Amino acid sequence: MTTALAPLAAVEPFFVDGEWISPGQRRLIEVRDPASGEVISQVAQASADDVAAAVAAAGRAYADRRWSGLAPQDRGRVLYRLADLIEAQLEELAILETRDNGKPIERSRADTASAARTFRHFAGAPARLTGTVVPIDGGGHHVYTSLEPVGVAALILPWNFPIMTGCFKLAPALAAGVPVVVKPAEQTPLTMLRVAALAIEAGVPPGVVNVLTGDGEVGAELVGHPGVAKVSFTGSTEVGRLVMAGAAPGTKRLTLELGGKSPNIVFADADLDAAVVTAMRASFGHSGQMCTAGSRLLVQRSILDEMQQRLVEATRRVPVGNGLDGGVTVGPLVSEEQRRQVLAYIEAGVAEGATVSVGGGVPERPGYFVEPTLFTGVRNDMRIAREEIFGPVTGVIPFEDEAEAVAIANDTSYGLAAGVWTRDLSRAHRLAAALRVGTVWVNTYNIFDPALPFGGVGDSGLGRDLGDDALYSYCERKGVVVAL
Ligand code: TXE
Repeated sequence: MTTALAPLAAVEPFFVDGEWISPGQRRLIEVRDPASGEVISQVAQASADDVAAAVAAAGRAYADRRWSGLAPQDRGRVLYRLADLIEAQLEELAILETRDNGKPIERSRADTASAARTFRHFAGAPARLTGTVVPIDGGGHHVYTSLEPVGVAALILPWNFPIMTGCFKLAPALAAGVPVVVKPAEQTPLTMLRVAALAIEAGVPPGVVNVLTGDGEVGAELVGHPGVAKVSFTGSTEVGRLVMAGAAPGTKRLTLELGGKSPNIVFADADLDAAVVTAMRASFGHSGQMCTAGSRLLVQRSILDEMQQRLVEATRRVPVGNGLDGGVTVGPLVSEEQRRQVLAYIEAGVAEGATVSVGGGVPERPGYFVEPTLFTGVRNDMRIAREEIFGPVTGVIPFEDEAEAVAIANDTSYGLAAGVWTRDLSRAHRLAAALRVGTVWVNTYNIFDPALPFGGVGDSGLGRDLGDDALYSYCERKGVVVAL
């Protein structure tokens, strides 16, 4: 059905208006394998002229409706084909993702499968972008609404889930008929370049999907470009605020998926076996480099000793290694810089009086590893409980009762997600209502689906990826009033 993925070039070109652009004289950025530190490729730092060219190409595609003007079923057919192409390349894409990012290969396979499923979910969406008839005055006017593509969208991506977050944004944008300029993170640009090639192969017209490589300067240039109508950004809260400010002069539409400090709350009546196994995944999966990491582990005081003992044993058993080896939970962090930051947080936790019960150091091996680290004796006012660490570090915070659990959980500037472990159905629903977050998982954690909107409140962001909320965020609703 498709040719194999192109082998990795010494310098990867970027993609504008259906053309692969060689870096030429542009500054190069090294792309490293975090498991070894080895340089596996390089990409160009796109210039302001490149940003202008990509936005202009997407703008022409928007104006001549070469994509949005297709019949909904034809747009859907292309998105189904893109889902199939990604699935046909799943193993190669997953290996590339792990080499680029370091994450365990099973995680990369799951992320890539999720990317494909997201296109399949949104392939049915074009036909659902319907309007309404609005009765206003008993028949003097015919009034209706319609949904139109928002204009050119800039999709700015993080390094922790490169292909998955990329497709979480690209699929609803394409379903809504919106041309895009994608800017992957400078650490992990490789898989979205492959997705752009597959989009063309699937039948997305040239100019509709453009991918620029480079660092935050390219992102900032895109946010400020007058030809961009909407920005969808996933990354740090700090940069999210800069994006908001940069988008303000152009009154641009915004979706921001930012950081988190999610509570995972275990009550005494919970299935503790399941709670412990899942707490390991929630805390240490992808080395804790997840915006939804359950890095505040709230445990009811009546089971504190037992839970801490179980958590210590389980943390000691968390498998650490090269993501490509399989069976690994904690691979390397994405970069030396990220490891430096995580180790600084571990020092801060100790300085503030928390106890390192497991880990806290660096395993003896090449690559950017940090040991799975369990803190006990954590108070919610410590920095390790307030700031996003983005590493394999979690802290146990005790609570007395339901009211205190909610108070501690909500005592944060973030509000992305929360876990609740209890066998009491009423309590589960009371907590689900009381927690100020975008997603609550009850007796599970980190379940995502293309149909389920995902995003946060407070410092965790604005708007939603996935679901119909994401679809409509790439549309403008127009009202039409006809005097009869
Ligand atoms: O993110 P940045 P970084 C958190 C996590 C991590 C911290 C820093 O705590 O340790 O952020 O990571 C682009 N205008 N998360 O520095 O800088 C940048 O090139 C426009 C949580 O990597 O926010 C990249 O493509 N764009 C998060 C993207 O923004 C700019 C996932 C994200 O980079 C820009 C990632 C600017 N001024 C990090 N500056 C999550 N929600 O999961 C940078 N960029």
